Amino acid sequence: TEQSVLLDIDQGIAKVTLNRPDSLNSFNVEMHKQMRAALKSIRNDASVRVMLLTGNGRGFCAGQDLSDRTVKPGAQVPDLGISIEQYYNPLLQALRDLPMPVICAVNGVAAGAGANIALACDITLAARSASFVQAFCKIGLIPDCGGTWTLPRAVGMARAKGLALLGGKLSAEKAEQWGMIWQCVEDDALQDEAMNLARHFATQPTKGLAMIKRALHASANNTFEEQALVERDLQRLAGRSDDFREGVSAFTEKRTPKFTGK
Ligand code: T3D
Repeated sequence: TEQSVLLDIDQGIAKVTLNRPDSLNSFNVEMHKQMRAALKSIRNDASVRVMLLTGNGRGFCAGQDLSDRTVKPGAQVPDLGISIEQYYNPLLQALRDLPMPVICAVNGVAAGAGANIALACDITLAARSASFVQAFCKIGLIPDCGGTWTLPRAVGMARAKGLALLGGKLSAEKAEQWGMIWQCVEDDALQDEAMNLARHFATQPTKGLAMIKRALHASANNTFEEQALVERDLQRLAGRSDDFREGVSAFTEKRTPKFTGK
């Protein structure tokens, strides 16, 4: 079978490359299966301290492969609820739950599910020529992969509605201005910048970073008072990590910390 997802683990960095460039890395079932396997390997490999997601070719990801969605006259309509439940939702959940930072390097257009996968990552960089398209409305669908949750929280309801109901292209630059992504970078600098960030994260207190992720995610459904309790509980755990001890020692001894991620 073709390798629709490439996984390269080296020096604590797990690089995942979507690899169906002829269809702008759109998702079919085989790609979902390979993506799931890659995420599982990453989760089970104690040496991995950061994940970097990007796409091969001129696009990042065009969402669902629509060539698998043509319905011949008389044939049964595919149940998209099953597709979401079996493939897209578990993918998004796995990315969010990964106990390490997930960097996304959006190398080109990110459309449909592809756009919302990019927005679900922890630190999203995009090449200046890349763009984000909530393409769903143009084919009668609704944004999935958490888009109806992520978008209004990231950019506010007015912009979320404009993007989701009109389905226009949003440039990487505007996505940065709107707070949808972390940073827009020059095209030829994207992969280097993303890899530099990954190298940085690979030396950081991974356990602590994972708990920061968890706390920020939890905040979406909490009051201030509830969130204060989440912070208490996670800080208790963070305070027991090797890296906290190392961080304090290094600070006191005025040297660079050597974090193990534990
Ligand atoms: O179904 C379920 O399971 C429910 C879940 C749904 C999740 C979803 O993601 S639904 C949304 C699906 N995606 C889209 O609707 C986006 C469709 N693509 C586009 O609108 C455009 O291709 C882009 C805006 C992304 C890029 O436009 P452009 O002009 O830069 O490129 P292009 O010429 O349209 O595409 C290049 C090739 O990729 C082309 O193939 P060809 O003509 O060279 O043989 C095109 O058909 C192919 N391609 C692009 N997107 C898809 C695709 N092939 C299959 N599926 C695609 N989604």
